[in-house]
Amino acid sequence: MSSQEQEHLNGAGFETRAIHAGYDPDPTTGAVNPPIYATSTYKQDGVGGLRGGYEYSRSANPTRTALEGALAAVEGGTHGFAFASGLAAEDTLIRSLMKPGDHLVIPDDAYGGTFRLVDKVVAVWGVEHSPAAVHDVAAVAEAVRPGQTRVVWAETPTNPLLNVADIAGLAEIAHAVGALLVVDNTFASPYLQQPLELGADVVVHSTTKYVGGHSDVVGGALVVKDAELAERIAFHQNAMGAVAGPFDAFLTHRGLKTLAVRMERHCDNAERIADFLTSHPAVGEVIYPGLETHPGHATAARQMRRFGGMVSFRVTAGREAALRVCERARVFTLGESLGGVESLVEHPGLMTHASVAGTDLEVPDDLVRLSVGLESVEDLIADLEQALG
Ligand code: P1T
Repeated sequence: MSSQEQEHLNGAGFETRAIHAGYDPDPTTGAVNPPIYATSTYKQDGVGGLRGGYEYSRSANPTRTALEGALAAVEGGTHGFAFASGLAAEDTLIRSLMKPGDHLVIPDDAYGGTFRLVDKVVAVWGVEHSPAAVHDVAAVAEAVRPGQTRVVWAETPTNPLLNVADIAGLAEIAHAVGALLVVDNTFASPYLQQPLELGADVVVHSTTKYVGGHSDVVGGALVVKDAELAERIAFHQNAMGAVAGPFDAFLTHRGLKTLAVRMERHCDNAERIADFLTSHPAVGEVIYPGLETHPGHATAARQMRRFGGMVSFRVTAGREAALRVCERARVFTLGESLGGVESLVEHPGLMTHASVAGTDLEVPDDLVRLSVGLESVEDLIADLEQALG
């Protein structure tokens, strides 16, 4: 598992890293997959005599180590950290980087749970925040406070409005005032977008989504490329303790291995569905970064390999009609979350983003969000046709 043993992966392609990074076949059994190390503690050979550095599974567990190595490799980072959920990763990151009195810029259409964490938990702790349209570099330049802003937080594409932020542009603004750029890469996945290469300092994931990919595990991740940052996060990961358990780490790692092929099909299907919706009379605006009409299309084309599996749209007849589409769908399952093999439909205003109702982050009530899965695209289109009819 040491980096020396994995020298053959230097310069390897994305798929090769996703499948092989973090773990070499077990030297005693030849097992090609990391065992689920269901252990909380490790026998020491004399006091402090650790075998392979493991002493207690909050600090490190070999199944988690394998996943963390793979996560670092697919994001082009040097250190990965796996957490119990995306929000656990975010909370640990914020407390690693900030202290009371510091200031954070947050997207004005951030995932509702991220905004709730910042607005209801972190704010009480004394960190100030400003929502800003992070897809507009000039708006972020106005929102930062030199000397006080420690973090510029971006999601791109955003959840659920699919706004696209210019990662390299934001990195410049953040670094000019001594802040770090954090990018939540959940919607793009590491296959479609590599924020560290574009200048971001930290990548955040809800690995619950595309990385895990099968809607069978909740998890989160942080990836960095700087040793000092890694040390601070490692300290807080252990001190706060919101780690991924070994079974969750195993499932997430298993999902990661097929990320590239899954993402290609998610993108194929989403492109077809965006085209179908664009010509449907009951649909108003169709929001998909792959459409040339999307205001972030050029930026997305520059920094993403393809445009992802999420499509949002507004139903012309309003909120009740939008709710009816969600409830009539049959192949699309009505439910929160995204990024799994099965297609999901939801009403962000009443579901995933209910926690931002009444704030600047409120989303339109005629908005429907699709997580386009891997079913036959003809079946998905027929399902939307009947749901909209
Ligand atoms: O659910 P959790 O693993 O804690 O991750 C939180 C999170 C963070 N960032 C983004 C961009 C997210 O979309 C999420 C979780 N989102 C949903 C559950 C959802 O349905 O949008």
